[in-house]
Amino acid sequence: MYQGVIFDLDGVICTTDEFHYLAWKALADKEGIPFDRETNNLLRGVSRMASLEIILRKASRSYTDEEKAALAAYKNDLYRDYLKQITPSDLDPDVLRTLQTLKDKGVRIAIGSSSKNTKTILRNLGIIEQFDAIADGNDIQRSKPDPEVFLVAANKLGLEPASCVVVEDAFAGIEAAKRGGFAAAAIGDAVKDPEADYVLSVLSDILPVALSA
Ligand code: B16
Ligand code: MG
Repeated sequence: MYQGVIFDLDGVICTTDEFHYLAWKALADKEGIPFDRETNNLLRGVSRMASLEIILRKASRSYTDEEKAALAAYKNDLYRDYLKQITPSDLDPDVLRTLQTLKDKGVRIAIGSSSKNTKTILRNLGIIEQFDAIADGNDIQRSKPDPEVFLVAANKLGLEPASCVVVEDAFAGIEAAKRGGFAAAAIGDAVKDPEADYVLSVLSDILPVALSA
């Protein structure tokens, strides 16, 4: 049994990964930069500015630091507009059941997300009080694939990495978990990652992993 489960947010607890895609796509279209789902998958778990740098690789001109800051703010404004529509009814019942079962069994649960919008999302979903710890983009200097956000989460839980399993939808997140000494469970896009220790079809597949390991 694992003593703690650390969940990524976008693409694991909720589908805000689609809102990230739509906001980046709008920015790319405005700038005339090619952008597709494949490029979007490279942005999973990666910080806002690092994501912008990846998108700008396909731009036909270079951008100043000031222009980059303005583009990142433009994308975040679009993204935050999407977040306003989130309500507790957007929470997948399988996610809620998973969180509640882990808590009932005494497993501590945390969020480990690169997003600086984490608390807004958790508040809108009505589940911010469910977590024993939240580590997000405001707590860290280095985003995934650096393990910092998961190490901060484990520290807040008072647990060692080896006693926790991380659930991730991003290759960068699986790498971060492994580099930090955590077990890694993949869902969504990350199921193709051979580095993952466990592969989940739905979030509740983490229950037998967490409760019987
Ligand atoms: P923000 P996660 C990550 O969240 C997203 O996957 C990634 O696409 C985004 O760029 C990053 O958060 C930063 O988000 O712009 O809201 O600070 O997957 O680590 O929960
Ligand atoms: Mg994610």
